[in-house]
Amino acid sequence: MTGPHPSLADLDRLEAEATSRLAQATTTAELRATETSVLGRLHTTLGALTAGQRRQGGALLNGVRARLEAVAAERLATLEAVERRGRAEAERLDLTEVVAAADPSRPARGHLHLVTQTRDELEDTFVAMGFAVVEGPEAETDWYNFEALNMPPAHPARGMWDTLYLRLGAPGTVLLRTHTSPVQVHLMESQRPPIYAVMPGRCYRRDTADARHLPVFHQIEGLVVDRGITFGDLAGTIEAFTNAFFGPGIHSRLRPSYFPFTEPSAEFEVTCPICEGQGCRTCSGSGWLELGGCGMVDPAVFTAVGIDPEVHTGFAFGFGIDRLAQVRAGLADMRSLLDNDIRFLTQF
Ligand code: FA5
Repeated sequence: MTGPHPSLADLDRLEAEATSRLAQATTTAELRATETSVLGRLHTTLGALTAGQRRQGGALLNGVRARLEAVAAERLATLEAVERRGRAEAERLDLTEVVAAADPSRPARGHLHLVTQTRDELEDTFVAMGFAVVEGPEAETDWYNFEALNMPPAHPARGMWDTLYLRLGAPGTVLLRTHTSPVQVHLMESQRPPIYAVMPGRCYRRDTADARHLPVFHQIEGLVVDRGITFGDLAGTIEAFTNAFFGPGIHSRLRPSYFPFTEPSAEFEVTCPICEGQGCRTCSGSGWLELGGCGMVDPAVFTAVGIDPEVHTGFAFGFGIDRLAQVRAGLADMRSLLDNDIRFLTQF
């Protein structure tokens, strides 16, 4: 019997060495290169066998190859998982990171947008005055946005709030709400008086963006329905809110206006918080700034939602949150709220 061929005798050592090289590979690329190299050496060993050794040696080598391939496959799975995690970590977008980078004195996290901060403050002020906070849908039917608010089809007032219709249902019946007033209707349909609620949310109009308008903006609506509510309650509530929100030096005034869903209606204005009533560029020298509309709920609206206007009366108001944020922060152009310029956003 011929003794084992020298390279066959080395097989155990070769396998141990190859196993440890495979196990030590730290990247998938390194592992693949190592696998090619150790399997290559096995082939060389096989090629070096004499014809007599090949039968026995071949079987042995095949066993070694299968074990090495199994070791390589296991190591590959581990390394692939590690590399996947690394890639995910490297590609993760930390949207707050830039805040820390722009201003190292601030903690490394983002903060709420100026409009959201203003909305939160408004909610807090009204909650402290005893109001509940209610929300409604942004896609509305014609009934909620117009008809129940005393604007039947072809009513001229609809033109003031021309909007974006959605391809849903019959043409021209579903739209992006033009104001938060439709939430009044949802609320009165689902809840009997007494009602004391504010309704903040996003609104849409076909307005071209300019220094004081955005096509997508925010309003906060107010609704009070109870027995014996008068216009005096409306004026008093607006004044109490103005003092609470802007501070004691700022007052409100109501000027006659028209809205189809309130009667009588008014625009409400506040002392210009920039010049405190002295007259400046922001208030066009008048000392007053218009915030929104208000009035006594029109009996036709009560009838539309099944509330008896002989028993209950109420008032409603609605004003722009972006406009308020603009005034308080002294922004020349409302569009800067949407620019997403970090140098602007970090100031608030
Ligand atoms: C209304 O939308 C009425 N629903 C308000 C109302 C509610 C009246 C309840 C009576 C009772 P008006 O269209 O005037 O009214 O809008 C109210 C406020 O929303 C405006 O004063 C302004 O602050 C804000 N606003 C309106 N359009 C825009 C716009 N394109 N961009 C930013 N703010 C806007």
